[in-house]
Amino acid sequence: MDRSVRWKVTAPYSSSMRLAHLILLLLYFHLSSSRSTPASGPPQEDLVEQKCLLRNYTHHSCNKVFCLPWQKCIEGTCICKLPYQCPKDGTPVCATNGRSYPTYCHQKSFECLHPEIKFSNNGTCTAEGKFNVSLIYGNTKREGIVQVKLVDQDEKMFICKNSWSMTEANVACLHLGYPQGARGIKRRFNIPISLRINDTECLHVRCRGVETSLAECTFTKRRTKTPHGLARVVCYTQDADFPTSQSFQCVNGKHIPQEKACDGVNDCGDQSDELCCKECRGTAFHCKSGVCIPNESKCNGEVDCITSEDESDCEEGRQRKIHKGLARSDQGGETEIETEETEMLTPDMNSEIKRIKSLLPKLSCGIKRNTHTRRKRVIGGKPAEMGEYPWQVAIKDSGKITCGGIYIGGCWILTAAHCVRPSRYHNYQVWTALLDWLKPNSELAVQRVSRVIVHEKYNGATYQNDIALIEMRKLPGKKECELPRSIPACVPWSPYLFQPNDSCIVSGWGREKGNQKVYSLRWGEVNLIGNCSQFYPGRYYEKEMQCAGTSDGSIDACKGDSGGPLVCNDINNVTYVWGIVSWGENCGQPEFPGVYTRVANYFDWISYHVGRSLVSQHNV
Ligand code: 4AZ
Repeated sequence: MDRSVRWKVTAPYSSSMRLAHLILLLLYFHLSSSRSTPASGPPQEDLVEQKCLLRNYTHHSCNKVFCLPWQKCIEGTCICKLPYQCPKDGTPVCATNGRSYPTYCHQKSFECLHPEIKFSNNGTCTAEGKFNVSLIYGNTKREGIVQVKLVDQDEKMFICKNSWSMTEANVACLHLGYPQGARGIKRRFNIPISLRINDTECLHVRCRGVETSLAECTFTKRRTKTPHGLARVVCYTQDADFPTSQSFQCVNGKHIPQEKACDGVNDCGDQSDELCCKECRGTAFHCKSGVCIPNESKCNGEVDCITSEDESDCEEGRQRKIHKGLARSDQGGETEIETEETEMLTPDMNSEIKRIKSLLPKLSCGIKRNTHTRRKRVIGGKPAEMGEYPWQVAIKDSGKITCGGIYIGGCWILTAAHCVRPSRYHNYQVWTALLDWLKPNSELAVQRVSRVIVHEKYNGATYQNDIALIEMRKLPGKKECELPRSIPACVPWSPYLFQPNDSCIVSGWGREKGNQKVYSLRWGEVNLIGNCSQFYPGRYYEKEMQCAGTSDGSIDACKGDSGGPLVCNDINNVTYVWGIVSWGENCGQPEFPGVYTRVANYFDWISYHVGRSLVSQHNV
């Protein structure tokens, strides 16, 4: 049986037919309740990454996506912020339940905390007729042609099919009280002949997919008459679901045809079909983090991929073109052609979200003052120049440089647990802006240490959790640490920011080939290595460690580099501390790459100790 036929049912579907269908399917397929591994039938398509699916990522998983501006990221999950954390200024809104809020952010934050409030209908603010959505001409109440009545309009109106996608359909179904959104938008309904003609007036609607009510989407009316149909929808209910071993199971329990996973369209409603993709179908855009986004999200002026590449390499003008149809009419010249044809009928929540996003705090880290980079090669490395590694520090223990460290902001240095002992804190010094310890430069500054925190699960035998924090002492009378010439490296908040084969930089004062002593800071370019268990069977822990090296082993960290940085630059040239030099069998041998502590795995541990605001770049 061809699954595309089975899912694209378009004729009216009676309940007895449905029952017969279900029995047949049950006979033919062994139903697996497991989300990722069907017990029988063909394996899931190669586009989807099975190991990732087990993590049950959704639109609330901040390892994969940005949280909404009224949410923040705690331990990998977006949770609701409190309304008072919203920006104060903005336009007052009246929600469909009749409640009024000072701004849209306040509404969404309140709704996020109390989802049931949306259906309460106990407010008083919509005096001139409420916003309303209904489905007509369907066989059941959960399906039909979509009709809306906008707040300022007397008449119910239809929505044009060419503006209608699963994104809008999911919002419409949520609006109508179907928590898993839409099942499809293709079923045909018997509509009166008078509606079948092409010039039936209809509205255009555009949702972002974050709305819980169609009233939050942007409605426009176009003056041009183009052939169109009317938007239709079947909302999803569990009892009308026909899972097969070939369907994709969303985290919210809904089943979708497998060919709709990784197509850039949020068919699940919780985005779980787009978050574990090795590649994307059709024109969808593949983020390095394994997320598929619609092609229209590329170069639209808003970053969607956590790795930002959807907004890099954009031709000038592309942004305008895509947003034309949605642009506010008061935005003037840019939208000249389209604004002649379109009329905004509802408040523009889209630009309100953009505005709230732009007001979120921004962290300054990982951006060097002089940005010239030289691509040359610790073992096999090259000497560093002043200002090239402004996050690199040296740790001196009783007068000797024993390890490296990484400045991450405030008074905090990240290093390896095997480099330090909490009880010895008074023996340590942090040297910043140091290049050559035989010929100390004038910029060099020496900091004393007030505290050392070693990871509670550090295992000195296996080098698991080889991570520690050093808190530097503030000078008397000062509120902050002052580190001239030092710039913090950013702390990666997601394990998906960098991938195997990405090129990164290791730096330190460690030994050169032949165990030669090194006095000046050196650096070298290495690639991140996946599947490192093959080199270190039984000793490599994927979640906590990261291998890096070169194919010939010519560049590597070595004795003395421990605790120092492995940094990677994102597409905007922002530097992240991806690894901490930890261990390795010998140095410079291709069969034994250097092993680093995978810093992203410790984001919550770090932010717990140093304070969330010091290291959170996004999702705050
Ligand atoms: C060390 O002894 C050491 N080649 C650090 C890194 C590596 C080996 C040894 C990786 O500190």
